[in-house]
Amino acid sequence: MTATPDRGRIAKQARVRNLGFALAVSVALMLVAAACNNDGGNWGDARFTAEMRNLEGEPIGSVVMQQGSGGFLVTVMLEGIEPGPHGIHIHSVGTCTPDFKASGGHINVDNRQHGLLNPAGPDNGDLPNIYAAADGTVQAELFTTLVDPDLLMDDDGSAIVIHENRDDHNAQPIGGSGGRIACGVLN
Ligand SMILES: [Cu+2]
Repeated sequence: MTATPDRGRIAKQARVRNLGFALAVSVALMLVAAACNNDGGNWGDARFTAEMRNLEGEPIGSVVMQQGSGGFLVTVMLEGIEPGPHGIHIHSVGTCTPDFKASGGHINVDNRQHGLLNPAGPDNGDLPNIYAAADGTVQAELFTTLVDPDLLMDDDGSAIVIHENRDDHNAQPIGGSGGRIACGVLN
């Protein structure tokens, strides 16, 4: 005799499969709930944008900082940047006028040295370098755990500054990254 499953058995298998699916869905929902209730700390949905301008005052794109469960995703979209690597940091004062130096030094609440690769660093404003393509555009996503919304939006705010050269992530005070070529206030 061939083993043909009867209708009852097929229906039972279907019920078992549905139960498995339901369990998988509820486990997934619990994981989402756990991620949203990260008691470890600083989960939030803060979002800040800096409209970037060059030394001529022309708009050249934006930097968006979006908070996740463990830090800020930093999305950089620029044009008109000299091709190659450039340091980018979060400076401690939210102004770019009368010139970009008005944005002060890096956010640095614990008085640490500059540099993601510096044993005595990093400061809170440190970020990985960005790289401009041959056509002068930058499309980058960075991530930082070194700041929180209160630091970014303290009494005098903060600003994103892009530098002329590569940040070596070690030398003081700014990793040899040179002059300031673009600036935007975080809002
Ligand atoms: Cu800087």
